[in-house]
Amino acid sequence: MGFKSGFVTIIGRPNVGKSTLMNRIIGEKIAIMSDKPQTTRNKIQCVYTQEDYQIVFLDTPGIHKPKHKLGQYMVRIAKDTLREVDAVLFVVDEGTSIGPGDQYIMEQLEGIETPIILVINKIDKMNQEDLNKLYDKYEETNLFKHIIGISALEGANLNNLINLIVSYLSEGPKYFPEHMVTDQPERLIVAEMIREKILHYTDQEIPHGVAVETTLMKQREDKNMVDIHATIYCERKSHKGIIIGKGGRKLKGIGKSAREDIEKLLGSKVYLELWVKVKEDWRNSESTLRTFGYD
Ligand code: GDP
Ligand code: MG
Ligand code: K
Repeated sequence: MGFKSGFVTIIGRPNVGKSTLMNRIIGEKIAIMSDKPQTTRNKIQCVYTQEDYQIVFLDTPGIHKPKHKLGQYMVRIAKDTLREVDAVLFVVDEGTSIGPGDQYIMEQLEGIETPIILVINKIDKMNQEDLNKLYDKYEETNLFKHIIGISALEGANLNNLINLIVSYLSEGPKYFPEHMVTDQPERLIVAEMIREKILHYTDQEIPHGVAVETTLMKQREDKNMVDIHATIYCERKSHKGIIIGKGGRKLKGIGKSAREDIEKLLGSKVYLELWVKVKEDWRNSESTLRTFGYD
């Protein structure tokens, strides 16, 4: 048997642990982790390469009932990827029954011929009895080729999951060089890193209305420093005030911790400048969505 490769997509409700799982497998902080839902807006492709196989992961924004245009966009790209991949990982988390959100996603999965692996995540929070119950309920649906329980946070059962995924790969090329973990343009990753910091530094009412655009990314002539300019868009003037904070303190904190992550990503010193602008209702504007790369 020669080299195996293929594409896998990870779907599931917000906060079930998709990004944690991907980061755990890849071992680098590329996808964004947060307690707040829908952090991952861009389809980030991560690549996991071992001696005899390569798995290309597509991290899709959560499939959910769309409330506005951005939501519709996310559902569409999520559904498109389902048909194009070798296997779908449907991630759910702890509980004893199938909730309405998961039910909705399962309806979207009906009729799709790609093999679906159900991943019950967060087993570290469940007892065996509840896990068995949940397992049985999912098994009754006949929708899944396999059902596997894991803890993305603690790494439990991840090797079995990876072996399962590999069993669905076929002989194929090494699509990406092994040192490469993502094909996303660095600008998008940088913008996501800044957005993640905003989520950490502000309260619930702001995050969903925030978008970040990297407007400049340039290595200085002496090659010791990368200049990065980014604009943070928010929907309300009051939000702008909150993001900037008293005396600019909050924005400074956001900038500092984002810069540290970006420096690790790029392996270079970074000089980061941030601007905050108000753009009302950007989530419902088609042209604005295009500007942010959601077309
Ligand atoms: P996503 O929205 O599906 O990408 O979910 P995230 O990866 O951002 O995770 C959402 C939250 O669940 C975070 O607080 C994670 O730390 C937590 N989480 C993820 N996996 C596990 C797990 O296996 N066990 C526990 N206890 N928490 C987890
Ligand atoms: Mg995520
Ligand atoms: K999240």
